[in-house]
Amino acid sequence: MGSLPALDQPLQYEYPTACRDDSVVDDFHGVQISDPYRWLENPDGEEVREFVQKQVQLTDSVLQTCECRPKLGQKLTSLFDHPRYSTPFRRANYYFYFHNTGLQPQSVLYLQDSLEGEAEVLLDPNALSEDGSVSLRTLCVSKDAKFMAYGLSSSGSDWVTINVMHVQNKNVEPHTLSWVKFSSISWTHDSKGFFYSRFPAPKDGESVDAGTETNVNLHHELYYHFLGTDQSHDILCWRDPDHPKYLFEARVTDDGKYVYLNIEEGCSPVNKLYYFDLSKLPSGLEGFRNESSLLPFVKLIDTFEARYQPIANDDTVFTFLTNKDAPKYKLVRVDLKEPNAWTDVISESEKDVLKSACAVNGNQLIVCYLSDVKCVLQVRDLETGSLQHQLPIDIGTVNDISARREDTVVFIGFTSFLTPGIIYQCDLGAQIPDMKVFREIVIPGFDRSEFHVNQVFVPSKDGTKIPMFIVARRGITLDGSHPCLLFGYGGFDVSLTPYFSASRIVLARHLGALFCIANIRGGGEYGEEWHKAGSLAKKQNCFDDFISAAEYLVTAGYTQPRKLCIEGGSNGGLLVGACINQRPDLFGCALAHVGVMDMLRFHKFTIGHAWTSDFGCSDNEEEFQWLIKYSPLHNVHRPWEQHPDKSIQYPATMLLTADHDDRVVPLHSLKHLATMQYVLVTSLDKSPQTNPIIGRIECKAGHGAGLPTQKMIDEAADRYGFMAEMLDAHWID
Ligand code: X99
Repeated sequence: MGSLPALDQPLQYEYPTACRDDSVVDDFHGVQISDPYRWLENPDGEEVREFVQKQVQLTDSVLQTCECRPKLGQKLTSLFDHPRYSTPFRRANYYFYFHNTGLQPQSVLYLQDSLEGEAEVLLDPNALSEDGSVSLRTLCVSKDAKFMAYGLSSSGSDWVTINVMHVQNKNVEPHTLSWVKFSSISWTHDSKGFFYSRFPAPKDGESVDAGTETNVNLHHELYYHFLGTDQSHDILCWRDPDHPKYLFEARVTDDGKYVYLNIEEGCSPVNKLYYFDLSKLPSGLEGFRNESSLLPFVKLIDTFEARYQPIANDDTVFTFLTNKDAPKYKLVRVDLKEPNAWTDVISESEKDVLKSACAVNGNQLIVCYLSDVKCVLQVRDLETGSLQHQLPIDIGTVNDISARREDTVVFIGFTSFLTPGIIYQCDLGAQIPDMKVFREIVIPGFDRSEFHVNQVFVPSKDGTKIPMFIVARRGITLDGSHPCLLFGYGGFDVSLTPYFSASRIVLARHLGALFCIANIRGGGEYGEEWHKAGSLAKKQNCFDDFISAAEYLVTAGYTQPRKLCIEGGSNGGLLVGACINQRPDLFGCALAHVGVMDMLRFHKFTIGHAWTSDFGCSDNEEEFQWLIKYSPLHNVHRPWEQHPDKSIQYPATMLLTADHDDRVVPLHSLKHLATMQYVLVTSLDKSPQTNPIIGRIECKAGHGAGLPTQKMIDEAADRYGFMAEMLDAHWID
């Protein structure tokens, strides 16, 4: 009694017992599926609070034993403590930009008269809460720069409250707009008001702690708000009661003449596109106030066949970025007067994906291609699409182009694995536009020459070549000894391009770890075909690709399974959950953030229904058959019962979630945590599962956006401290 466990004996963890309700059984197309932790779906339940509390205690006790965690915390704090800037943007005669001195919870919005002029604080989100939990989500400055409408979010929730500020004197209007979500803000050029979208207020309205509720989001509506009036005076511009899942976004064109309405039903890259000619209302939307109808939008695109993203217009002639008959995207043009005559401006490339196009300097375009997951930047002629200049950039990601049609000088934000951030200033009025460094983020103590980045192409199960980036300290030997972190996403047309991560640099520098990104199918790295090849009936390809990437890292001598950690968030949390079910033997550690774990019920909560475009839906029998095969929650099993090697267990696993995550509600992680702990450990007298299975549940945080700096550092120290301990990685000074 009282003696320490022998060193070769694994620690025993005190898992909380969670009540199982075996009476909850659903019938899916004749298949009975039990859901014993349904009670964990109630965010307000007292028993849920207790469950969370006990899990937090367990996690804290495990984290206490993680040797590298305090050092990671210190090192991360010093690496985050450097000034950062966003690309500036111009409105009327002002420049706006965000700046963080280093450890400020939220970045501050500044205003200046000229690029050389003195900057003043326009809006400091840090002053809006004691703890940095209020963040700025979205903003739109009116054309004359007199007003700024901005959306604030609390505790990382997707809910936004819109405020309006007078830029000149920084006075804030007393009227705020509530229940705004998934909305753009777009001023009409008369500066009398703006368009925004919202959901109907929940029944229990003000009493809910916004962001903790799980109710499904339906019946989105488009409104126009008049400056200086109460939200109740806003006019309803569009809704569609026959299509409760539709999401609406309105934007005023650069010339102020039109407002267009973008309609989406899910997350796939397709939309409907309607427009309304604002010049038909000479006194502005005011002239429409007494009409009881919706805005009479004209339907230009009325099928969900392809994506049409407006890039520019000259009166009735519109240019769009589209994937119509072009899975790698192209630029097309149509005259609204002749809506059936479309012409190509930039035709589809054979190999590269046309990711974005931005009209600048009157008659030019800056286009960005993705070429084997690296950005290529070009200046083209807007009229003809012909190439004028290549803009030289390093291997990496253009993360922001701040430019409008009227701007001759544009700002281009760049990042990559070893470049924290460079903002280029490019004068398109020059003979040959050059990329002048406007600002560069410098991190004291970070020396890029210590590291090396490599891109490999790994054959997946079916032979498809999967790109993967490998970042490591220079000159490592391929003896399989290195801790390795493999990151992926694999869905929703989202591309993982090179970006700087201070925390992963710390892992490479002080744990001798490799950091890898696998560009698996389901993403947008090679256009819509790549996305489709990893969604719906083909979702398993994502997991096969990720597993192949992991196997490559072992076979090529970078690492070994017990030194390999996989990490992903959201759809990537699902990826991690599915991969540890399918190949528990291949990984030593798994970090699954805010994952979609219950594939049979995700569509019932908040915006989950929008994801059926990638996942399908269990209401449909065929789709249920896809989902049940990989749903993390429904495929937890005891590997030692099936594997010839009876000592095979699940990797050490940390499931991360947060109480105000209303994108992927926490119940996914909570139910999965209870299930993993039950199946693998607590249901057995003695279990071979000695690797811990824990949950990290953050408070006053959401899906990720708006997370204050300190919470970011604490979370990184916790998860990578856990990883280091589990992989038996040690600190190198
Ligand atoms: C979303 O769910 C995006 C939700 N969303 C909209 C917005 O549908 O944020 C929308 C319409 C108009 C304006 C703003 C929004 N997404 C984005 C998916 C992945 C994504 C997501 O968060 F497509 F990139 N998921 C969580 C998918 C599974 C897990």
